[in-house]
Order: sequence, then structure tokens, then C-alpha cells
Amino acid sequence: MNNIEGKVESRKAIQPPKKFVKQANITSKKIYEKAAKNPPAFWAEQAKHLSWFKPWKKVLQWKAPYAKWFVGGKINAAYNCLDRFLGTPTQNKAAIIWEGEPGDSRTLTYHQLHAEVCKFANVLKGLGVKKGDRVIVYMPMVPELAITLLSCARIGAVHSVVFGGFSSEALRDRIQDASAKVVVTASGGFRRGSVIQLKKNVDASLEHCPTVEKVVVVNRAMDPTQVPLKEGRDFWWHRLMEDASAKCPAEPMDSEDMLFTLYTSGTTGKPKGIVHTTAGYLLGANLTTRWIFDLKDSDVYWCTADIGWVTGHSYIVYGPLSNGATVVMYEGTPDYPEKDRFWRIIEKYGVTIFYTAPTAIRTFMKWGEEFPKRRDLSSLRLLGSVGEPINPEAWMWYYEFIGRKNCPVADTWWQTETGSILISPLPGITPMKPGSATWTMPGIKAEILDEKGKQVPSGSGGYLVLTHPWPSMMRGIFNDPERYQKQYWDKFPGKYFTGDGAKQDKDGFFWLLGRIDDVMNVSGHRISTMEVESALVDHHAVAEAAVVGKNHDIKGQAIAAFVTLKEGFKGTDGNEMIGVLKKHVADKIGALARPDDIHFTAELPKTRSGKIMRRLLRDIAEGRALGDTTTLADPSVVASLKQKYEETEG
Ligand code: 7RM
Repeated sequence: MNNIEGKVESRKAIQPPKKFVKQANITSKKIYEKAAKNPPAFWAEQAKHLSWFKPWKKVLQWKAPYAKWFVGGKINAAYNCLDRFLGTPTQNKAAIIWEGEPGDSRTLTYHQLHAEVCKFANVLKGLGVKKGDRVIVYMPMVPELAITLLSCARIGAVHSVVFGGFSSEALRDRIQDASAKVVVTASGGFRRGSVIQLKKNVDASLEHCPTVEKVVVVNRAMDPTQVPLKEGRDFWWHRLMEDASAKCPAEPMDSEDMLFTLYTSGTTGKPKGIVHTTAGYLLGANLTTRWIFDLKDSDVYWCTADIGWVTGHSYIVYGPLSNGATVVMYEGTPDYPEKDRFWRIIEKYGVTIFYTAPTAIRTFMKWGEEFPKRRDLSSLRLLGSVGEPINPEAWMWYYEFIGRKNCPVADTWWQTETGSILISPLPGITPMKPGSATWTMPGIKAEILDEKGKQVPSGSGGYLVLTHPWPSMMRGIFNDPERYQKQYWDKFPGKYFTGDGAKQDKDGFFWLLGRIDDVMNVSGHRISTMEVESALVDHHAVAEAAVVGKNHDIKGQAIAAFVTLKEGFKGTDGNEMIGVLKKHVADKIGALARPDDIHFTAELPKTRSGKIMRRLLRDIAEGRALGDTTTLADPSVVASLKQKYEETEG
């Protein structure tokens, strides 16, 4: 865990700007008390903001670890994002303002988005997709991606988005786990001016995925004549859309019907498919977007995440669209063609709400203020942060240079598993402490426990747990109920274990301390040490590997690998084996998992029972004095490793 004790808590809280408070959606702290008194009644009242085909009979049915919310209700997520705005003034408002990396752009009104979604829903039906079938989505950030999600939701198909930066092998594993019937992809996607060939990766995966019957390909970033389509299996998106009808009623779904799965890293090498269901998830996304981002009809809202991650699901698609908001969607990176691209986009579209990640903010800090200063950012009125703890320096920089001290900063804590934000300021009422995600949302109850399950005193670190069910909580791991139980519910029976460390200060503010398990957080991406280790030992030269996350100024954590090679292979620091292994990991998982450092060692430090002591490797990687080594089988191993490390790193 990072230690941010002391210094931070002594800072004075920053009050939200007066001008903001005056116009905020939520202006009274009473909402917390009201929700705490009877959470199900609170959620039931909030659920009335959604459009239902049939009201629920029972708000909550809870038998840990399984919750059912709004039992007996019928609802459709796509209907809530589209149809309910037809015939209202929102119909002709921009739903999505899309900007492509090369500078092309496209705007879809709610009316137009509805038509596109209906058409693609009919296309999916025509390809044989039925309610409950899984559709894998492997796409760049183009409007068709959002259209695909909503089309699945419309007909009750389960979407499972795989981030476009993942390799064909990672894609294959996810397609297989989901036993998907259809894959929706694009020929290619832009990344800093070069092209990533997504369809080519799909072709490689599908050699091992017999369940996939059809592939739909959006024409993007490549010469279409250079993209081979397999007869009978692969189809161009635009061809299928030509003949599709724009009439497709939304399927009334049970509240607890599956809406999507999304794969995320856990403590073992195998990614898990987090399951979310329709009504509870939609309520969480809808309510948190309206309250935390203080949405008004006139806002232009931009969340910079990729829809390949849960942040994009909840805060680009379902949350803002179910509120009738105008969403900016951007395909590229912040530094292409220049380091002011984000600020240009804010100026160009008059963005009012901006939601990004600490790793991006630290990068902007490094680039310097001159880039944001070049552009007019005066339209901004609210800032958000997500993905990892934001260090107070980055918070202050964001507040000062992007928000011009006029915008509250919402540091939002949540997880793929929680579906929506659970800890965050409500910007009109919550005082802010830079580095703290502040308070739990109304209706959410969290505790910080020690190893024995006892609550720790304020100011002490411990395990963050959630003690009561909430509507957007995960409903399980796809096809793996045992792992669900073991991972989240066994450590503290009856309570949801987040995997994060936290402490609460005397004013009740939460300070998140990072993961306490073997999950790394690299630039806001979750990667398990085991996943990278499996990729390394998969290489024929590697005998054994241990991976740790080490502190990194920009990325939060960087990946350091300690590798033992097989007899006959030579690894010296600086030799070509380092590059070979880094590339191997990038090919196996994706560029996001490429190790920053690889250290060769004849042996890894292990306990007498044979467990690799990662704690000591972390000490070495971060250049600290070694912690307790008394349980090691052979203390000389780690001592020589440390000495070698100090010699090479200077
Ligand atoms: C939304 C998302 C979840 C993990 C979570 C934390 C870390 C996310 C914050 C944060 C401190 C924050 N989903 N995390 N947001 N830590 N402050 N505001 O990131 O499933 O990909 O990751 O990310 O460790 O457990 S995720």
C-alpha cells in the first residue's frame, strides 16, 4: 500500500465554489440521512426516474452473496437511453458528438442514434442473435461501438466488450469463456497515426473459437480491399445496415436479466467475466451520473475512458445517455497530433464536464501548463477523476490549471464489480480534500476492517468492505460461482470485499490506499501479476518468473519482472533477451501489460514452503531496504539479487 499518512490530512478542506453550489442538483446533506435510514426505500424512490414496462413487485431480495433488485419488474436499458426521449425536445439534441483521431467528426442526435440502434438490432437478429446470446465487441472508439452496445441491450443480447488494445490471444480467451456467437469489430483503429489491425486479430482468435458463427466488420482506418472477409462468416457493417429496417421494438427484459459481462483481472491469471444485470446496473449508472456530474440539459459531457473498460460502459454510454445528455466521444490519444489535443476538443465543443484519470493528469503535469493555457477552457464547470488514487499534487494541478479553481473535482472510487461510483463527493455539498474520494454515496455503507474482521479506529489502514447490497453490484462471475464466493465473500462473511486498502480520517473521509492483492494498477488498468507471470513462463527460455508492481510517477505502478531462465539461455541485463520477453508479454496480453523492467536471477526468493516473496521483490524494485527476511529458505538469494539490482540501476 502507498503511505499517504500525515501531510495530507492536515490540509484544510476546500469548499465547492459558491457559483457552483447555487445551481447544483443536490444541495442538501439530508439526502445521506434519508438514504441511510432505509436504503431499499431510497433506491425504490430513485428507480422511478427510469422508464419501466412493468413495475417491480419486490425492491430487494438478498441472500448473501446474491442480490436481486426490483424483482418482477420489466425494463429495457436501450429504451431508457433512447426511446423515452423521442417526442420530447431531447429528440433533436446531440446524443453523441464523436471526434475521430484524424480529425473527422460526426454528430448523432437522439433521434438518429435511435434509428441506428434499431437498424443494427435488426441486423443482429438477422444474424441469428437471440436474447441471452453473447456478442463480443472488439472495436476502436467509433460511434458504432456505442450503437452495438445499445443494439444488444435492445434485443436482450449480452454484450462483452474486449478493449481494442488486447492481443488476439487475450481476445480468444474471452470469446471462449463467453462462448460468444457473434463478434463485432472494425477493420482497424487509429493509434497515434498508425493503424491497429483489429480484424486481423479477430481472424487469428477465431481459429480456436468454434462457437462464433458471424463477424460484423466496421470499415475504419484501412483500405477495405485489403481486408479479407471469410465467405458466409464475415460481413461489412455498412452493407448489412443498408437493408435493415429502422423499426425494432425494445425487448421487455426482467430486471435481473443479464445486460453485459466485462472481463477484468483478478488474483489468478484467468480474467473473470463480471456479470451485470439490467435494472440495478442502469439505476446505478443513471443516478450517479446525474448527481455526481450534476448533469443539466445544457451540458456537454466528456469522459475520456475507452468503452473497453467499465468507466466507458457506465459513464459514456448508459449513465449519460439514460439522462439525455450530450456526450463527447474521442477516438485517439491526448498527444496526437499535439499535446494539446484534449484542450482543443474542450474548446471546440464547449465541454462543461470533464472526467479523466490520474495517470493522464500526471502526464499533463509533466508536459506543462503551456498546453492547456493555449486553449479556452472556460466552458468547464466540473472535473472528475477515476481509476486509481489521485495524489494531492495532481489533484491541485488539475483544480488549478484545468479547472481554474472554478470547478469542483469529483474523485470517484468504484470498480468493474460495483457497476457505478460508490465513493465520491456530491459536488454541490461535499467539501473536498485533495487525495480523498471523500464520502460514500447516499445508500452505500462501507467499513474498514482488520485481518480479523474488526473495524479499525479512524486514521488506521485496513480492508475496505461494503456491508450492504446496492443495485448496481455485480451478480457473479460468468460461469464461475465458486470464484465469486471465494474472491469477494469468504474473507469477511456477508460483506463484499473490495480488494482495496483504505483508511477513514476523523471527519469520516475515505482515503484509498491501492490494491492489497496481487492486482497491479498500471495507468488505471487492472493487470494481475499472475497474468504477466503466465505470459513470461509461456516463453520457451523462461523457467520461472515473479512480477510485482513498483511505484511510478506517471503510471501509478509500473511492471517489474524477475525471471529465471532455463539451462542454456543467457540473460544479462541489457541483452536482447529483455526485449524478446517484453515483446512476448505484449503479444500474449497486449501492450498495456508490457513489463517496464526485467531482471534476471539464478533463483527467486522463496519461503521454506516455496512461496515467492513478492514483498521483498517490491522492496528491491523500489530500491528500499529489505523488509523481514527471516522466513526465507535461503536469505542469500535475495541479498545477491538486491546487490545486482543496485549495480545495474546505479
Ligand atoms: C472504475 C475502475 C478498480 C480499482 C479499484 C481501485 C482503483 C478506481 C479509484 C481507485 C482510488 C479512486 N474500475 N480505483 N478508482 N482507487 N481512488 N478514485 O477503475 O475495475 O478497472 O478498477 O481501481 O483499486 O479497486 S476497475
